[in-house]
Amino acid sequence: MATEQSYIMIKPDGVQRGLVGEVIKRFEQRGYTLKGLKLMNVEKSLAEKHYEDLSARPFFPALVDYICSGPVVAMVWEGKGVVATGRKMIGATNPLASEPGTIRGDFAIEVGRNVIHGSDSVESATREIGLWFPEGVANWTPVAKPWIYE
Ligand code: FUP
Repeated sequence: MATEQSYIMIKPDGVQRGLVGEVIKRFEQRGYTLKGLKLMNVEKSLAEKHYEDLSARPFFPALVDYICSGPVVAMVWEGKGVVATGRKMIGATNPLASEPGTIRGDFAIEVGRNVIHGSDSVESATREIGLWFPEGVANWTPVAKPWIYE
């Protein structure tokens, strides 16, 4: 699998509950590389654009309000298989169905307060990174790379 990037976002509940360090720790410890990071309040138009595929769903207005209810931590993580592995680390959309050991399975109960977002495909990641990081991300290679990849 080629090196790829994923858009990972700690939602307002994750920030308010002090889970920022815990989430970053898990991605760092796995061996992924942090390429972009910012704490930001979200404009309604950005939340609507991010979730545009869900705009016809009944929960869409509440979802947009939730994402805009406090600051989020927007991140770009890079590494082999980070999109699919990131989704596994995050767990199922509904936290009650998330396995223990996943982020949602360890820290959430309700689908409308599920702590974190992760891109669901490489194509979605490209779109989401463009949306959340129009300024671009950091260009760097960690010195640990030869100790993570053969
Ligand atoms: P995910 O990719 O796991 O974030 O899941 P989806 O893209 O299907 O849903 C995006 C967000 O919509 C979820 F994180 C939470 C919210 N949602 C609800 O609030 N209710 C639902 O029934 C489904 C999703």
